[in-house]
Parts: sequence; structure tokens; C-alpha cells
Amino acid sequence: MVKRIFKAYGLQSDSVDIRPFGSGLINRTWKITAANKEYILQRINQSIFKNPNDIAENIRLIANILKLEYPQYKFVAPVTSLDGSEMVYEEGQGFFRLFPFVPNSFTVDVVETPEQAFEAATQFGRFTRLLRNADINKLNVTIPSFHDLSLRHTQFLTALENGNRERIKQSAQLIQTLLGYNDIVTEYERIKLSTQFKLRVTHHDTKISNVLFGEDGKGLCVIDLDTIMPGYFISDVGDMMRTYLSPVSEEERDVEKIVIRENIYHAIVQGYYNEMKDELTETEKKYFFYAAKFMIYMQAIRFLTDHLNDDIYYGAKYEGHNLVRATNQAVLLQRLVQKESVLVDHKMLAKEGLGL
Ligand code: GN1
Ligand code: MG
Repeated sequence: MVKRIFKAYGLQSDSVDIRPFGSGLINRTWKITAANKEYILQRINQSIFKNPNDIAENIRLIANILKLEYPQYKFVAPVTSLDGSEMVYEEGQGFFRLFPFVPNSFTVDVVETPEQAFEAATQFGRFTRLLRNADINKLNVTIPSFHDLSLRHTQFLTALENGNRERIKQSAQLIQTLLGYNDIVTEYERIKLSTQFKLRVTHHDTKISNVLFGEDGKGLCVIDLDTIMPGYFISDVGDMMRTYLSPVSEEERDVEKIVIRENIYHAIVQGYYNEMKDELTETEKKYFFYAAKFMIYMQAIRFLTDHLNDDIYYGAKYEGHNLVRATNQAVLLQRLVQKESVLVDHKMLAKEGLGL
């Protein structure tokens, strides 16, 4: 299979080394070494990205703007195949894409230092800032309503009606806890109606492994552009908070290990804010903490919804896997909320010009 794909790119494949890469839940990714060159090969999950061509068009649009306006920006464009397309279709397998592996770059799986969080937040903020003049109406929506919390909440309520009865019974306590955070949804509905919140070019998957770092430990650029769509800044800031604040990931079963690292919180705010301060409205500047609640809550109900729907979206490696993930995210949310007064240091924010 790999041989045929490589042929489509005009690459020699006599001695190809191929190994799984990264830990995404949706697309499959491999690192390829062929003829002394390194590549990243990715298969697009078409049950989720219904129209892979939408992604290719978005990447082309963004690449053109960046090349024209910011030629210095390191943009990792996909390798085009011999017939000039960004994707290769393999019967029965779907669409594949090939990226050059940026030499001397590395990715990080778990945020260990505030500097890493700061660098990542800088990169995601910069990406949105550099594309501030892009016409967002020209961007395809690759997953409709992806971060629409109202829809996620409705899907959760529907799962409570129609989902697996046994699982609903067993999860009663977690369901009650999560229903109790309804104000996060209400706030989101206000945001959608507000003229103070802008739709911008948003990454929508800001985990640390989507940032390329250079040898000096500084961020180089962001990668994985499949979910680039018009969105609110709370999506990107919130998913950084969700995935960087705690030293353990959503997979951790021992909830005692879930803690909120204050220095990481401040590093995210500072890195993103430095880049975006002239773009964000005064109202948006007050929503960094809300961003964390918004994304953690959304992920908690998405995992629980999937558990109640017999794991049809995320899949499960063991019985109750999505319940473990949902519980983990609910604990993360609870620990975050407990720390609100420490994290939202009003005096500090006023000094930084964060308008609170
Ligand atoms: C999925 O595949 P991955 O890990 O990049 C999901 C995200 C979730 C994440 C949770 C298209 O992302 O929204 O936050 O899992 N992506 C999609 O681990 O649903
Ligand atoms: Mg992704």
C-alpha cells in the first residue's frame, strides 16, 4: 500500500522505513524514511472529515496568504503528487497526505515547563494573527459545528434519552455533575449572539504535539491543519488549557494525579496575549478563564456522550474507556473552577493590560 502511495508521489520506495507516529484519536499518522529523507504520512479519517478536499482547499488558501504576506513564516505544506494534487486516494483505504518532516524539529507530547506552554501559545496566537485579514467566508467548514457547545450539549441530552440504559444508570453521578454546569452553555449562547466576539481563522486542535519546536526549544510553527475553520479564540486558548494545565492527560485513570499548574496557566495567557492583544476586543480579553471551562466541559460531555452511545465516535481500548476519560475531564474542570480566584489575579491582569 505504501509503495503505491509513494509511487504516486514519484518517490523511490525500495527501502522504506515506516513507523506509527503520534497519538491522535482520529487520523492515522506514520513517520516514513525513504532515500535518506523523512516524511510524515497521514490517512484522513473520512467518517469524520466527510470531504477531505475541503481540508486541501483550506490549506492551499492559507499557504497562499502566508507565502504572499509573511514569506518568512515556516509553513509546512503537503507534498504534491505527480499529478499535482495534495492527496492520494487509495482504493479501500481512503485519502493519504505526505508532509516533509522538518529537519531538526521535534514535537513534545506532554507540557513539562511554562516555557513550552508559552512557546505553543505564541505559535497558535501568531497563526491567527498572521491570518487576521483572511476572508473567513472563503474557509471551508471541515467539521460542521465542531466546537458548538450548544450542539454538544444537545447531543449529550439526546444520549441521556436514547443511549445505552445500563451505562446511563451506572454513570448517574457523573451525569448529574455535568448537567450542573449548564451555565457554561448559557454563557456560550451569549457569546454567539454578541458582536464583541469575532470569528477568526482558528486551529481547533491546539494540543502541544501540534507545535513544531526547533533545536533551541523555541516554537517554529503549528501543524495539523485539518480543523482550521472560522472559530472563536476560546477554542484555541481553551484546548491549550485543557491539555497543558495538568501533568497527566485525559487518559489518566488515577484522578489524584490531575492538578492545575498555575505557572502553565499564566504562560498560556501571556504567550497568546502577546500575539493577539491588538486583535482581541476588550470583552474577549476577559474570557481566558472561561475559555478553559468551555473546552474542558465540552470534552467531558463529548466523552460521556460517546460512552452512553457505545463508543461509536472515539472508540474504546477497554470497557468503560470513555467513561474514564469523561471522569478525568470532569475532575479537571472541578479543580480548575476551585482555583479561579488564584488564576484570575485581577491585579496582575490589570497590570498586563488584560482589562479585568
Ligand atoms: C480528537 O484526533 P485528535 O486526538 O487530534 C478530536 C478532538 C478532541 C480529541 C480528544 C476531529 O482529536 O476534538 O479534543 O480527540 N478531534 C476530532 O483527545 O473529533
Ligand atoms: Mg488533530
